[in-house]
Amino acid sequence: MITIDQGEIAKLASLLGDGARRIVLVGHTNPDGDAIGAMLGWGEVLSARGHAVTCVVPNRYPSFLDWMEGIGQIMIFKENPDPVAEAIAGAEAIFSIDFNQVNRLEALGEVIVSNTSAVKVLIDHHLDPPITFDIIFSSTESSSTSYLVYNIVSRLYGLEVITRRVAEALYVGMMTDTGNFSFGNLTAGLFRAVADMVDRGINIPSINNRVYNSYSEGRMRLLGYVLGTKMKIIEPWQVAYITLDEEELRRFDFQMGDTEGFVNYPLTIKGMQMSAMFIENRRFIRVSLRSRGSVDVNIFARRYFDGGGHRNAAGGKSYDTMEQTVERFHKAVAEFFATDQ
Ligand SMILES: [Mn+2]
Repeated sequence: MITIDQGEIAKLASLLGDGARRIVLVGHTNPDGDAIGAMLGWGEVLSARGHAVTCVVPNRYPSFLDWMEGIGQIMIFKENPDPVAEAIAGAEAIFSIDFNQVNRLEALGEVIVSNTSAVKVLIDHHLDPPITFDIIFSSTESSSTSYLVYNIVSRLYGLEVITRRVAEALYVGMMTDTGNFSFGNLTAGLFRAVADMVDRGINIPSINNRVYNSYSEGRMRLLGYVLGTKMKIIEPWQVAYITLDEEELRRFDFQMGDTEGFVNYPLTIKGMQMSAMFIENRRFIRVSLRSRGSVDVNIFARRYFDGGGHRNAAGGKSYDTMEQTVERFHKAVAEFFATDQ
């Protein structure tokens, strides 16, 4: 089990204790398996207890999650802003799921900040939570927000409320945020939680198949192009990077989520310490960073790319051109590895 503040559990219990509440669960921009899994799992537990739950995300989730039960009920702000704003305005409690900075919500953030009446609750596992929440569950020792939700639910109501559907949602989060249980804080407690999910009736091979074997042909060819042609290595530091501009994405019929995980491939080269991916969109270049062992890309992202995350997985942004961004990256790598490593 992970450490959870009993005082926060008590506050949550009293928030949810007396009668049905109107609750909104919010996930971050480019919602991943953990954000969606934690929202659907926690949302299902709350609904079963009579609360009126609405799940909202800033933009669409990747299609490899389409099969998840209840996912069709998630409201997408970018596609349907008015009902989302309405739900937020009417909420008595708003939960931030799998992120702790409002800037992770882009335009949806303004809608939430302007609503001041709701109780704000944080459930997240990223570093440095701000104190602008009324109730805080923030655990960097938790490998996923979904695993944190499992811990909260078992403290609050016991494992009996975890139905197969809840277990399946939480398992998807635990699985995807750890690269199918291959990195992150892989504790005995996490695997005990997985065992509990199996007890609740989940089918692991079937979930694996639905999540990992669902790529389009375009995504596979884009991956081939990226690894064959676009991957560069900065030799002295064993740092790999990949750039993709909008024209290249169009050429491979890019669908939202297609580049998910690409940044991890260079790290499978023996000795590679860090991997970066730069993807251009209309407004900026999205920077994804991954590393091995003690190389801390959370620090790197904060220092050079206005971002952050975890020690071995972080992200940021650049408003420069791709050429300038790559040049800046080279300088940053040389400085970072010369001083910190
Ligand atoms: Mn997460």
